[in-house]
Amino acid sequence: MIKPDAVAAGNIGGITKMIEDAGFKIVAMKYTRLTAELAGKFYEVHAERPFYGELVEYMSSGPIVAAILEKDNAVADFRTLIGATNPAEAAEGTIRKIYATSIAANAVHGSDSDENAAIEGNFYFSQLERF
Ligand code: 3AN
Repeated sequence: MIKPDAVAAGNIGGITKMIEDAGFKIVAMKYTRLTAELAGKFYEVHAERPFYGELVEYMSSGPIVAAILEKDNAVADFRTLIGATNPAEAAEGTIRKIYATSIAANAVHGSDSDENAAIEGNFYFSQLERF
């Protein structure tokens, strides 16, 4: 997912190019906006964390781009490509180092397991929307 800060800053193209250059195949992609209710559902696993309210508010503050990506070892390789959650700790050359402005407005989201990738893909896309 390309988050509201990166969409608002005009970085959809730059981020998508980095993703494709790293060998990921885009099999579904959508420009959309989450309501607070849907953002709360998407981030349900974080419901007990102190930043949950801020996260839900932020993720519903503007349009996002959701995508399903395919690659061998996709989850781990994507997390390497995006860098640490806190951009101040993200490695040089990572998406968050280049595009993120804070730990909350950190440009992109990546699934943390194959299981969550399937759940999150189903959250945004029907079978008919995948190629
Ligand atoms: P990641 O997105 O790197 O997997 P998680 O799963 O720990 O990181 O956190 C989910 C999202 O919650 C992050 N992408 C970030 O936007 C937000 N977040 C994490 N930690 C904080 C924090 N301390 N303050 C505000 N937002 C946070």
